[in-house]
Amino acid sequence: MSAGIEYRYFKKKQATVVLAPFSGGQGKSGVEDGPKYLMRQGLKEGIETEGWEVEISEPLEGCDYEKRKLSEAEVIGKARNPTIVGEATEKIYKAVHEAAAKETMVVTLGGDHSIAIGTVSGVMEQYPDVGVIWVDAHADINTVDCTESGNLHGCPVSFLLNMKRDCWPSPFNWVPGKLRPEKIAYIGLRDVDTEEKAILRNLGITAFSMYHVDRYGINKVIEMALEAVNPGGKGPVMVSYDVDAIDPMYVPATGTPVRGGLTLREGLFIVERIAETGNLVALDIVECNPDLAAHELHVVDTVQTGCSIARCALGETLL
Ligand SMILES: [Mn+2]
Repeated sequence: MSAGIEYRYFKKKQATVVLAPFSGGQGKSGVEDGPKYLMRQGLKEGIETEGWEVEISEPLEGCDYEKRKLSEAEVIGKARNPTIVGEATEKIYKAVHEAAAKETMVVTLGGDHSIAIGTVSGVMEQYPDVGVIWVDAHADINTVDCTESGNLHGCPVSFLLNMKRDCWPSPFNWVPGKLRPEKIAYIGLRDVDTEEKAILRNLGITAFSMYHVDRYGINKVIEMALEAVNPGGKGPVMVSYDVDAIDPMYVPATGTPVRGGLTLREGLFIVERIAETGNLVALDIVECNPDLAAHELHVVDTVQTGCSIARCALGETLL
């Protein structure tokens, strides 16, 4: 039963679930099945239970990016598969923009985290001053010229911030790159590359690692993160949630698991608390990869956690 959180940006409780079954931002197969598993586990019904009218959007329908990833295996500079990442994220960008412009809460299901190039850009067309809370074990802020792996799911934030634009492969020419460093804050970091640490420091980006979660507690960390990107609680907020922020004990089926993460309760509290502010306008849930489970229970744990994140963000409360 819903306690009746008031979402101030939505007169009517209407939501769009954007399916983004895309794996081209990294090498492993399976993450493109994330949306299917989340939907099958009842994600839509869970949101409806919280009183939302739900529409589905499938901007990548008919695009077999998984097949193209395996057959083209393109590399430009250091970036792997830039053409399909650029194309797919542009389609996602348009779908998210359209859904946000209709004044619906946008919930995008990945797919790997490269899709956030599209989601954040799309949300920003409707809410230019949106504050972004990036929940993740990784900073995803490698530039196309400093990425070690070449996997673009480790780079979305650098695109959003318009970093090293002159090095971008042309399929990214559509990216507005209008996010400012003071409008993004991280929670959950614990595996950050050396170059990324320098970028975070140089740009003065607000970043709360697991050290800060231990030091201050998750409640204080969320308050500080929200105050940084949305001072006074006056504006809209979006959450880009990589499920690998939560400890692999709870979320084992993900591409780049890192030990020492958020507990399940800390992970859900983040979205419960942000929902409670009434400022949420969009949510991404990314990096659920059912193929990487050692057994069926791992799939269930991971996918159920993804569904719980969606429900908590859209108003489910414990009492
Ligand atoms: Mn990520």
